[in-house]
Amino acid sequence: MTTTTKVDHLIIGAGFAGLCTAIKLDEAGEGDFVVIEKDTEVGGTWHANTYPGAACDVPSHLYSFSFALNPDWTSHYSPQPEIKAYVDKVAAESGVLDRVVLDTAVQDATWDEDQQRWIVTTVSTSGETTTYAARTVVSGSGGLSEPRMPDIDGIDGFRGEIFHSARWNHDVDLTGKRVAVIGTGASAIQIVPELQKIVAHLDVYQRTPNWIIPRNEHRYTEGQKALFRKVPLAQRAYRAFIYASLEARAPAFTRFPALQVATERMVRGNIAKGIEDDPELVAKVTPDYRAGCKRILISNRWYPALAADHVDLLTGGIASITETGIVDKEGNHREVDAIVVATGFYVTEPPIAQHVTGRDGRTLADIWDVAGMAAYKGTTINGFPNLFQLVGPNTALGHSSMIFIIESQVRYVVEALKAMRRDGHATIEPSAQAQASWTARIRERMKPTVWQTGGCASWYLDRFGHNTTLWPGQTFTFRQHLARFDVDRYDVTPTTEREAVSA
Ligand code: N01
Repeated sequence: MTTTTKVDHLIIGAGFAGLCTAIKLDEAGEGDFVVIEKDTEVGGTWHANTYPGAACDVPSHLYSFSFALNPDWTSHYSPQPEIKAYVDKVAAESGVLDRVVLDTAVQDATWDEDQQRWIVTTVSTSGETTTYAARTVVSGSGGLSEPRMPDIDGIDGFRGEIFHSARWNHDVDLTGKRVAVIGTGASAIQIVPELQKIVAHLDVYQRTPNWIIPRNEHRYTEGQKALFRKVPLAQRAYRAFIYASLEARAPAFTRFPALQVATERMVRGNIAKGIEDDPELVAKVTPDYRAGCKRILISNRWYPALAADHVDLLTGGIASITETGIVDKEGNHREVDAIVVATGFYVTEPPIAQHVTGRDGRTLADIWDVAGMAAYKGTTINGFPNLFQLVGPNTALGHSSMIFIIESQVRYVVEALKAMRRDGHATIEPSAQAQASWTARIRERMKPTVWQTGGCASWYLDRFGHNTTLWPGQTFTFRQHLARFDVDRYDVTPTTEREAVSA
């Protein structure tokens, strides 16, 4: 017989978003929750992405929780192991780990109208199935969690080693090997300079060049760390300074894309510094679209790595993959021992959407397939009562820290739960009209942005050409929008006496 465990809240994912939710719910007295994490450890993207060179391109003093500042960051941009250690420490000290279920994936979450609960089925890696009945579900499943393998003819027949950047195979030693990297995005530009140091030969397959600015890397001195430790206000001020300087860049993305000319000039300088006497390579790496249209990347090592004698940047496109190598569109076959696939993630069609079924029996994917991803304030969805989607539609950033957005959303969730308890709402769900007018507003606001006008194809845009990924404004306006729970924009149902007793 299957037993069902009743919980108030079920949180999907134990990355930054899921852990933040767990910690803040606990603080708010909403401690009856379970966190379901498919991986073996907490950390989300910072547990999964262990490729060589993995690091954050947002300064660490901002890319961290406001309620758990870390005076000991070693560098301006921390490497993955340090961020993972930070998440582990925050999780361990928070007291929520007793409610985290690891190695377990959410298989299905279906709204049950009679019970007014989400019935969530999970399955562990050992095959054990568990069912929960939860009043609310908070999904922190991550926008960049499901690797997207490219649909290249023959890819499954390659006989050498092949793996995605987010599933790095550390059992494979690439030293002295002939390696190909497919993709030149944020992950690839960190991987290539590391591989270039150890491989015999590297083929880098570029479909579109990126604008890559210099990385203002520096390590914090012991004195600076001691200051941050002893004078927390100094660290707060430093964090605020980083926040403000990143925020100052937002208008060049959202309102005045012509301002990106300054970035383009900086990148041309970065290219000239990294690649000497090779005009053909310079031409290949110089984008022909406006900077910012795709995510602006940061590296001091990408251009020099490409300029190395044993590295080839191939831009002719991939026709197919054979058992032993890659064939380009001109028919040239280049043999390799291993292929690293750095082709990104499912962003505008998140796989979790296929597993969440709402009030009328349709999944989120069914609904989003028709007109693209949409949610009220990027967080709640008509037809899906008591569901909160963190890092939902139009919440991602091209210029600042996602942790700021996550904390804004989690505050909204907490406010919503408080309102539900206080005012006796069993369910809350944004009205269709509230969601439609929010989405229309976002679309309008998106029109002048560099993401729509910059002349590139990017994963920010869905198949309808809408940018359903990014927040088209300053981050503080996002926070203002979510500062209070606006119940007047919601359809609510009251808690009946029977429900209150059975809870
Ligand atoms: O993925 P991407 P990523 N054949 O989608 C190419 C975050 N992140 O893993 O540009 C050949 O950016 C594709 O080409 P094109 C960050 O938000 C953060 O690198 O589409 N090539 C592109 O070059 C980032 O934006 C950090 O023409 C194919 C590349 O693959 C996000 O993760 C570090 C192809 C994919 O680039 C994703 O980054 C790393 C095909 N069939 C990542 N399909 C930080 O530092 C795709 N490509 C915080």
